Amino acid sequence: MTDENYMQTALQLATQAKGQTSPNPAVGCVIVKHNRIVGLGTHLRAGEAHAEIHALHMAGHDAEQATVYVTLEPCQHQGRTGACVDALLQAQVKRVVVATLDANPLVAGSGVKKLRDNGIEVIVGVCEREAQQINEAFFHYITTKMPFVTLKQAISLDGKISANKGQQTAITGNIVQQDVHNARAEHDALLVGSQTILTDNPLLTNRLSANKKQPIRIVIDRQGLLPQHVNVIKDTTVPTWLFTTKSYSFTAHHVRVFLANNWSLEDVLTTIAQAGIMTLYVEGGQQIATSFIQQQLVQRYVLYIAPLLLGTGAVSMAATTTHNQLRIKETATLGNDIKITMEVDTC
Ligand code: AOF
Ligand code: ZN
Repeated sequence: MTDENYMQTALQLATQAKGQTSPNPAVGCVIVKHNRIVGLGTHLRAGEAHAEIHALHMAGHDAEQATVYVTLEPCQHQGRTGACVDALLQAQVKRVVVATLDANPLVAGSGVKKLRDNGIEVIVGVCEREAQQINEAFFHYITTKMPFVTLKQAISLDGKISANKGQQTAITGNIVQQDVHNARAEHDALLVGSQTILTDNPLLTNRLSANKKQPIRIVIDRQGLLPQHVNVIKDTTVPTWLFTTKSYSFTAHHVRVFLANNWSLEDVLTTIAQAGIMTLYVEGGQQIATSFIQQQLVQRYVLYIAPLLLGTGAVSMAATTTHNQLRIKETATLGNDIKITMEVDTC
């Protein structure tokens, strides 16, 4: 077995915890001695033990003189949990193979340095690209202090989201709906504007995914227009965060009101990032999509395209004046529809 083989196992462990560790990264670790795996670990949840700690625990005395494969640079800072570098030194491991450095300014190379300073052989960059992909959202979040934003739209072939303004139009099929609920489960929060609530009155919960995780529902309602009887207020099972400049006449235990004199989109994103939202799924209509795109706040686009033409009277997905170059990451056919995942070209 090569270093790449063992790192692939560690990457699989990390991948399986993706979406459940926010605002922490997903990390996997494998400890190998004499060509035998003696320990495995995954970071499962923010606030709980890091991947290396689980793996060291499993390895026990076998960790001595062993090689540690870890998908992210071990931390040397004292966060909510202890420093992994110290635990590795104490266990007297021989060699540490790291897939990628940690972009967290509190770590950023200092974990590797401390290991090397203490005589440990460290290799960095094995399966680096895959490791960076797994923690793409975390890296964005920890360096920009903003959530990683995915903008989702279901559009007709001519790029329209509804036949008429203020009216909901069925565009894509059931398989897309299932896929959207899976995506909701994988995000920390989803966001719409008050217009979407007033026209569609959606519940904005995940009801179709096998993954039962529910994202927080965020509504930008600057004018305080939401009435108490809409679904996101009536349904108390999931938190709803309202960003507004006017106070409401109602209160509810699941509703958190963020009141300010003005809410720019950037302020909203900064505020929710501070509250621990690392991944945001934007499901808004034309207005919200336009603002996010125009202000270059989108990292990933997911478009579901239906074989349907709605014509010139219909509402476009966005009305921007900017020119944005995107890169296709993935395409898939979902029933009669096509899914295209794109990312902003940073090159
Ligand atoms: C690792 N292994 O498995 C993870 C790491 O608050 P704490 O103590 O959990 O620290 C969180 C930070 O630690 C996080 O921002 C990231 O830089 C690093 N995560 N590091 O060595 C792990 N999850
Ligand atoms: Zn750690």
